[in-house]
Amino acid sequence: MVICCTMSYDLVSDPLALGTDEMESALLERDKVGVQDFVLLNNHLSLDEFIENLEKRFKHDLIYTYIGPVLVSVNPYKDLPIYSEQVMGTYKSEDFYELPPHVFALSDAAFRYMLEENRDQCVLISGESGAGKTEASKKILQYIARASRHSQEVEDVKERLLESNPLLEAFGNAKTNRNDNSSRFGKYMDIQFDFQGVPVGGHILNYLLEKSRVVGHAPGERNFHIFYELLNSNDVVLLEKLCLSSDPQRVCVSESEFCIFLQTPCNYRTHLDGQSSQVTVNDTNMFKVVRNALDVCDFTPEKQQDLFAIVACVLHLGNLQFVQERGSRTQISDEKNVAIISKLLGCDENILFAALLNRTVAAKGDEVKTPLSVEQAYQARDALAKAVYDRMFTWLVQRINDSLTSKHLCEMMQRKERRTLFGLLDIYGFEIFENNGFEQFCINYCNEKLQQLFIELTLKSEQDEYLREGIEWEPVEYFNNKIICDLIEAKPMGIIAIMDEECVRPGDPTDETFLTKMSNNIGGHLHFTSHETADKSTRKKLGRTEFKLKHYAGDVTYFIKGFLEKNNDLLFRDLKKVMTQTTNSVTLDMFTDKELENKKRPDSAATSFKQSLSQLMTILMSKEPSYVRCIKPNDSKRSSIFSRSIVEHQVKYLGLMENLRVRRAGFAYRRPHKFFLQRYKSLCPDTWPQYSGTDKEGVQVLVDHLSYQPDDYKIGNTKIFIRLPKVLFATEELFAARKHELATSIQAKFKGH
Ligand code: AD9
Ligand code: MG
Repeated sequence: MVICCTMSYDLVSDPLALGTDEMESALLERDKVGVQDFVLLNNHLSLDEFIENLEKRFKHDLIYTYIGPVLVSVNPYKDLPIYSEQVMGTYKSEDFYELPPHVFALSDAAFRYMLEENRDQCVLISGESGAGKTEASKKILQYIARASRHSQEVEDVKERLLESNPLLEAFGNAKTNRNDNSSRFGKYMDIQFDFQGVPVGGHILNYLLEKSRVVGHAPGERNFHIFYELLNSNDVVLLEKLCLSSDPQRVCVSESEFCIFLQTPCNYRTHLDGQSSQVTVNDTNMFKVVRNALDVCDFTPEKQQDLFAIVACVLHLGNLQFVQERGSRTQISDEKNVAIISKLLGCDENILFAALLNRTVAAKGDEVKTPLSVEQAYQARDALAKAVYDRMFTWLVQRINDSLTSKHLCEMMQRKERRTLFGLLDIYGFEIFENNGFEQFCINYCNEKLQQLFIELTLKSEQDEYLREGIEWEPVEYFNNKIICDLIEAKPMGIIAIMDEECVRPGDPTDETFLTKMSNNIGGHLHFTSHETADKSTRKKLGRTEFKLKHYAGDVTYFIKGFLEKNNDLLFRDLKKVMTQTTNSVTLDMFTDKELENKKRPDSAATSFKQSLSQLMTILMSKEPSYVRCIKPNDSKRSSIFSRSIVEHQVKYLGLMENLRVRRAGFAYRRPHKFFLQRYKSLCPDTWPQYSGTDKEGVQVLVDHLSYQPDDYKIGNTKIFIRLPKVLFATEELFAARKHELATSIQAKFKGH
């Protein structure tokens, strides 16, 4: 959907478009429940009035509001009866503004636009953690699956697309202190359509999984859902195969037996039940959902077994303990675990044993084996657990992608037929925790990039176009977060570049030396503060091992510990080599000899992430974007609370007021002169059947004839801009009548002959 082509207009909510009695009742209604498009509120709308409108609507369970074509969504934290098949049917092929704002209306408009204009679409969903992005993306996918055309083969593709969601959520989502079902990875999904609008396939790109969760998480949080689901699966045979239950009578294994949960046990998460109260999610049932999704997505029983073997392997790895008697080398205290892990991976127990305790270093052409200290052995173990889980996740996405490649799609690709794409982006939202580390840094950086894209495509490009077209325009001020993106990614003195440099510096680089280096090089930046660079009052609040970034969405204090290690993302070669020699299809696929042979140092974690984000931005820029801006009404996940201060903060940083100002002052519809004249020339005797002057002059003659008011439109260098869609509707109606008249007269002519 595009700003410029919104053809319909919300007559119902614009009281000025109605008769006197109707106008009065519409105004009363509007006082009660607010307006459904902010553009309809008064010209100099204040922030307070903006929030009030959202609050009125929220209190009436009206969670969606437009700013022109942008959809603002407030998380209701309760089930609303607005997502049924019937409601979907109501929105199908309706004009965008004809019905109350809805995520289905946005989906429908984008989908139809894709079909009609043959343009790739993408829906960008943003908002902080827990604001409702993932839920919105699921609703959009459901809508598209329903709205698109049917055939048996397509049904398979649709089902797989839908089932990929619970599958990836099980492995990539976890309970955090902000959201019980928090996405710990970024996801971009393309649904591919043929020219008839039949979905022929799909493709998922995954971004930086928060793999450190595998070996630790904050109090009150959980590890990835799948661990609990597997342990509570009640599947005796499977659990025994995975050595997760030695006692066949005991079907459910306790999480307390596994060290990865021990630091901070919290073994439940909640969700909303049908009555909208928070209930504990039943992990046993969720495991059945995962199993079903794996079946639907074509995972053979062997592949499923290999997948769960990796999950179990991570659990057993977490139980490996290292000891060191005085004067002797590091030992593994419970060797039985190594036997279990090597069985699950399908590798030689002795080789794994040696790789867990030693490191081979090349020195002067020779290879020297160095024993690891206890601390190093724990680090190596954790690195292995993280790497194995992370690569398993990518493997899972790849296999899902295989299953989303239909026969029809392959044939189309062979014939080089064009496909149109409908993309959906659902990433982890902006996060501020008590303790923010490398992961929050990456997640928040990703959100900065997305905000930058929003600014580029809505605020900046809109205003740039007016400038290019020579249209008088009162510029709208907005905060451009490019300055923060540059602070993070610039070369050679952005945070990532400094971190990379410190990671490879000979000597003894530490997190602290990295912090000092940042203070020395970017200490003067407006958006960066460290203890060393802070003024007196801030210094008291900022520890010596912390730095603060002023993000577009708020200030975040990061704790420096772990940055270098996580950025280095080092897995000892010995362990990598063992993984290439496994028979488990997951590890065998994901650890290759090629990687071992590659002598070049791999890119750091932050640099790889930066590159993948840059590719993502290119993908998104090539498509027609639609936006869903999600807002969290409170921090306690409650359905009845609308906290003005919390909402206000989000409205401010999401730039919604600026968005509205640009929108209000702007023009809803724009078309190149040539196309406008071509379509409507029959409405004016001076332009029909042909206008002899330039297109631009012809457009002027035409709109003069149609009595457009000077405020209603502007003629730019190459395009005409129309402020309100209702002006265009009136023209469309005239055009329809004229078409009818012309057709009738042609028919009459034929009859006459
Ligand atoms: V995160 O960045 O992945 O941590 P999200 O994705 O923004 O976050 P999510 O969609 O997971 O948040 O929503 C959080 C919870 O809010 C859900 O689990 C639901 O319980 C609740 N929610 C969100 N949107 C809706 C909705 N439209 N209707 C009902 C909702 N409940
Ligand atoms: Mg999410």
